Amino acid sequence: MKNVCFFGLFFIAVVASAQQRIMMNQVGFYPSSEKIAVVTGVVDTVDFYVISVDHKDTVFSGKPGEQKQSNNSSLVTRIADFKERKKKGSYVLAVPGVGESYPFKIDNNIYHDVAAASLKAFYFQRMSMPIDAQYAGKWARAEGHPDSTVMIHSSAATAKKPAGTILSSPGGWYDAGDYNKYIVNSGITMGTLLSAYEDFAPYFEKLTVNIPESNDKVPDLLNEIVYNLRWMLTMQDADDGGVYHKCTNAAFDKMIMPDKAKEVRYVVAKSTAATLDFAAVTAQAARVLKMFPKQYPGLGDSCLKASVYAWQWALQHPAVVYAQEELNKKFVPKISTGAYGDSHFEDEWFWAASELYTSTGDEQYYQTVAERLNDHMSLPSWSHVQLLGYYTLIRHQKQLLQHTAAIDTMKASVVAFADGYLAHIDENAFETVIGQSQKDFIWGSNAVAANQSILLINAWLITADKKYLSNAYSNLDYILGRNATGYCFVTGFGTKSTMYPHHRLSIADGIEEPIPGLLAGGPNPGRQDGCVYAFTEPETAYTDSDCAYASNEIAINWNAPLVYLAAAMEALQGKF
Ligand code: G3I
Ligand code: 9MR
Repeated sequence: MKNVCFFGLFFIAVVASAQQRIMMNQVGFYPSSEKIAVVTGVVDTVDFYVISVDHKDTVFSGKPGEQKQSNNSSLVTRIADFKERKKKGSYVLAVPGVGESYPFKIDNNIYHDVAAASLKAFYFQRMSMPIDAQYAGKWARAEGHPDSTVMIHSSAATAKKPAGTILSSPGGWYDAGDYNKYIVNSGITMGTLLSAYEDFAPYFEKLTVNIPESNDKVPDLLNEIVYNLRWMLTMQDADDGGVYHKCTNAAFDKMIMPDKAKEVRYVVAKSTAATLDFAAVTAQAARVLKMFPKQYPGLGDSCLKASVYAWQWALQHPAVVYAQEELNKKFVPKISTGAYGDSHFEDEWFWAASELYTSTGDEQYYQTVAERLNDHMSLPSWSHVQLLGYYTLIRHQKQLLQHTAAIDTMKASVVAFADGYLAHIDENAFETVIGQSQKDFIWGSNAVAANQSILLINAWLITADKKYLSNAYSNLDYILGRNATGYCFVTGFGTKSTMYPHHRLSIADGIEEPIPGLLAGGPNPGRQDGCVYAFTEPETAYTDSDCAYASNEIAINWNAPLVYLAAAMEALQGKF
């Protein structure tokens, strides 16, 4: 279909004045993939059009689906499905009487830049080293937080290391918009990134993102992982194997650049969750790094030793909760930074045991796996890590010959759990996997979306049924704009994109654009930050303001599943 260019001119006029009502992925689509835009509000029009971005050609027309009432807000929607447009190019989607979408592309490798930027974002989060212009461009900055003189907090004091003892705990990534580092949250982050490597190694072997180590013949994903791993290793007390919960200020820093932040740093109380998460990460890292003996001589072995030592501490201290309020009643100074307090350890036991069993083949760890197999399955988050253990055991089933039948059962459980996420997509007004339940919209809801996709990708790895991939893809669409807010939640991508995340590095640097590749937390009707939100319903409760840390912070445990998801889609393009 050609030559309907008057439509284009008409729509431009409309879009300039009206609020954007067409919610869709603002980056683009693969030629063969699903292609859906969601038109919000009442639509009387009979047809929608896909038009070349120069408005010269109308290349596709279709009819929007039936109107749906959203279960997560007062929005009504109609779906514009243009999957059949497969030809590469740059387009807009137009709906007469409604307006025109932001531009998007259809092309191969369409998420390469998202995958690369979301990984590179970890480099920008590095502490204890300057971030140089040759890697960081205009976001270059001075070193922050050397963490070479960190104090033992009174909650972590022992006879050998009394309060005030000085340790060195340099390196690692800033957790989020704040400048602290937390073992529990590093746990799931590292587990997710290491799993991305294990599941898609050939893809990551080719992905370079211009970091200082890019020429060292190690994939940049692993270079980045090792930067944080070396910090994690400093958090284990060599006297007993226990792991400090976090390395932190007593209170959050102001919105300042990191080289200006000079508060005293502490390592705070050891905890069972931190120690088991550490055991899991170091066991997984051990088997991955052993594949690079020349580049990392001895590091894999050291990791495994550290893992076993941590496991042994946990056996002796099976239920040490990090309860910040309680600790603050007993110890000084009071600590008010992120708590990551988790009081249920069944899943941490399962995950650590799974990683240790996979890396050592030692049956004592499998016993813990077997004892915890029937525990409740839930989507990975910093406080729910059991599924990471399932993923690992399933991934390595061929080497774990003693337990083939049990792992077959685990596979069936993971697939059944994934199927639960496919059951009500049609009832969701955005037809994405996320949003079938209002409970999806919590602090860090965009990571809920990404972790749902990772579950579905694992179901695909098990079954090779491509329905899991196309549905996993729907949540990447969601993150990139097919959502009730109309935002593309990855900084530096899309037209209407997160600009003011609660991220000290991006806010305090005086540069208009935020550091690219960061995933904002996403809609969270809890709005625990108390800021002003123009929209407050579950799927719309997002505000692009740095005040709004409950919906607009960034965090390493949210970026990691984005790396996994974008990379998996790139690695598997053409298969769905
Ligand atoms: O577990 C309940 C769930 O049962 C309930 O349905 C749901 C309803 O809102 O709440 C759930 O608890 C929430 C919990 O996260 C688990 O998702 C809490 O309300 C919520 O307050 C809590 O938020 C955490 C937040 O810290 C406050 O502690 C976020 O998960 C966590 O990502 C965030 O992490 C912060 C660090 O503390 C500091 N650094 C930045 C980082 C990111 O914001
Ligand atoms: O900046 C902090 C952010 O990283 C945390 O996620 C959030 C919740 O713990 O707290 C932020 O810090 C705020 C503090 O809790 C209250 N005073 C305002 C701080 C933000 O500037």
